[in-house]
Amino acid sequence: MNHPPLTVRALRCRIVQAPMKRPLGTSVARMAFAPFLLLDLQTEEGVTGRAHAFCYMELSAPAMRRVLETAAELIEGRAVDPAAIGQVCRNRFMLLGTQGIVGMALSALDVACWDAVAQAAGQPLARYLGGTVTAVPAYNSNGLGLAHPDTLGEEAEALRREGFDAVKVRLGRADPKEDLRAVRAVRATMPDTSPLMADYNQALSAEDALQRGAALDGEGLYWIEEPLAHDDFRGSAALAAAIETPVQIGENFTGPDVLATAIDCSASDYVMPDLMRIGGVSGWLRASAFAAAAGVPMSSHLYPEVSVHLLAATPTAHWLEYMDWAEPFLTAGVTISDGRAQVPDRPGTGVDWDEDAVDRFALP
Ligand code: SMN
Ligand code: MG
Repeated sequence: MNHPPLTVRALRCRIVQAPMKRPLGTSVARMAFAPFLLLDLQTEEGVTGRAHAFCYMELSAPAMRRVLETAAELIEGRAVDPAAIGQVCRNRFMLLGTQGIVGMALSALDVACWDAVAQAAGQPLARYLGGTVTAVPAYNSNGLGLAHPDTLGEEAEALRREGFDAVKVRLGRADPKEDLRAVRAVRATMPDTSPLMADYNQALSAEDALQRGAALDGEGLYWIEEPLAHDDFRGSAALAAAIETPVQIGENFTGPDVLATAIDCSASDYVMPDLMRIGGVSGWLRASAFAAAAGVPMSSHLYPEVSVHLLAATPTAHWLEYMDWAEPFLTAGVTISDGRAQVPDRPGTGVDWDEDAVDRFALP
């Protein structure tokens, strides 16, 4: 692909950590703060490409910054060409491995490159990728953690009042009856036609998943997400074949080839790659081509601000996961109305920092 000519001048990394409006308890961890790495790719032409990468744990942020400092040495003075820059950086980190923290840092760099070239072309990223400036179905993924089931109905109603039809509840309590109570508490507050997603965060054994999955059939769940270890494609395929509720996986795919393998194994009914694990915009585009060829519905994981553009250019686009975690330090969040997220009609991704907030939430 030919991009408008831009030259990398420098990379600037900052780390912020803002409190979550609704702390989230999952089967893995409880999170009350969201650490992010903020990347500015500055060009000689004056355009700045931006990316924000969720770090999961505070400790990964300085490591990701180190990766990007090393990448900067390789790419300063080069053309802002996401494919070429990705190749150079992956070669440099080949011996260490380009997944995990390295992969997340390089994905952020890829996103910043695409933001820069789309800005230089004067087009929203969605349109630059061949999609349209449209609105995509979104579910409110904030909240509904592993709290007491009695508190969840009210929370679901509050989340839907933010402009959404669909929400996602976390599961994976030790007692499956408590999970069932949680699902019913939320479901009872929603019209039958409103999608309710459920996420186990890899909590179950294969045997447990077959039992719990079958017990949840008939409870009106739109999908069950990551019931098993993220890379147990065989177990996941057996589960997906055995139960009626669709199985969703993908936030832990560490590149488009992993998604292709999962689809090859019929590991799930749906896929939902994460922008920073799949390889940024470049990885997403390759992944979406695989999903399109197989006819598998593809949703996004986190990063609604960027993912809204990608889904608008994805042939089998399904659901946008809406999270508000980055909004404290962005100049604008995603616009939601009638259960849909609007692609912003601004050049690039439209992601920009609220500098006062960045100062306020800065970590060293
Ligand atoms: C999730 C994502 C990121 C951090 C914690 C939990 C969850 C989701 O799996 O899909 O929203
Ligand atoms: Mg998940």
